[in-house]
Amino acid sequence: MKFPKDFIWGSATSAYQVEGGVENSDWSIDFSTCQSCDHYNRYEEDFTLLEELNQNAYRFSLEWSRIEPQKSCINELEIEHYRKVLQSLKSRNIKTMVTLHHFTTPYWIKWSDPSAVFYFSRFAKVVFKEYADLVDYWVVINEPLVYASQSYYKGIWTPQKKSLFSFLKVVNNQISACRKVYQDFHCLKQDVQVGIAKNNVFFEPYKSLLDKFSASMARYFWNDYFLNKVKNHLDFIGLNYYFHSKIKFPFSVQNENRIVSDIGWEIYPQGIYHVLKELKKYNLPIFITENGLADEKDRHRKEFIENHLYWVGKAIKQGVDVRGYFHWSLMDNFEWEKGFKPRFGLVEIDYRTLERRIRSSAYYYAKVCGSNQL
Ligand code: IFM
Repeated sequence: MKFPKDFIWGSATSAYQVEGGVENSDWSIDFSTCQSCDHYNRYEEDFTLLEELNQNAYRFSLEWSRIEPQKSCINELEIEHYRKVLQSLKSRNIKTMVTLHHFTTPYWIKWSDPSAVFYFSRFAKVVFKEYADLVDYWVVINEPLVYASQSYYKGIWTPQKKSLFSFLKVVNNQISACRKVYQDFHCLKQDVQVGIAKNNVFFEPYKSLLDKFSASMARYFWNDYFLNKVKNHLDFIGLNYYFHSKIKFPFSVQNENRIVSDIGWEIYPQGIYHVLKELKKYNLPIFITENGLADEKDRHRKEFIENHLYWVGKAIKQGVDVRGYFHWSLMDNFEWEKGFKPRFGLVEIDYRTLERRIRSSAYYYAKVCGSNQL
């Protein structure tokens, strides 16, 4: 199975999950990551791994709390740091996809407050002016609904709110922020690529008509609501696909869980095909901005990649405009409230020595990247 010419192949990370040493974010207080993978200092070594693995694209995020640790104070040293990161990627001919909000914010921001839109879009403009020529694709917000529900509805992530009202305010502010950043970037530069990374699930009905009704409600609210609100302010859609959910009325999940990852997510490759087909209606280019699994022993990762890519290829054959694939993740990292235990990396991290070890599935993926085919 051949992939389109110019298809981009890469992997993804986010600042807080891999950098280490972040001090002024909202997460730093409750879940300090200390050195994490020390990607902040070892990015050159990590980009050499990317090259060795034949990848030609890298998705990562800018840590806003480094760049603007206090309100309206820009840290020029951090601006220079990310410039060097981007230059290093460019000098290696690696395409850059930069996320502006990947779950963490400076501690002085609350997304439930309308001022967040002002501060976030101001930050976005600052970094755009610095890096416009070094960034190929901008992802404004990563998984907006995951963030809003974990942080403001379920109360699991900081600031641990449990309020439907706050959740709705956050979603509303995220929508405004996406639209504003898109408009600002397009005013500043003509040929710019702006998108979001949306976590979509393949919702299937369990059995009955009522289950069918519930699955379509879930699909509407989780997969489509946000995209419908921002679709006129996107140059591409980023899809983060991890799993399917068989929905039983009213909203319980009844998966068979035949093969699961280390954190219990059922591996369901054909779901990516269905979710891609659902996205076709937006008529926008699509990148798979995340897809991966927690698999410490590397028992399932090779097959996982192979099977998901098979279904991506099938969707492409049927006319879905998929332009690239980023595996989550380049390296093991901090998996939010689950800590460092889940291992999502193509590259294993020894957290005591910070040694990097390439997992064998990564060599399989490297073959695909290098040959542009399965
Ligand atoms: O680690 C996360 C990432 O930050 C966002 N998408 C899902 C990944 C795995 O849970």
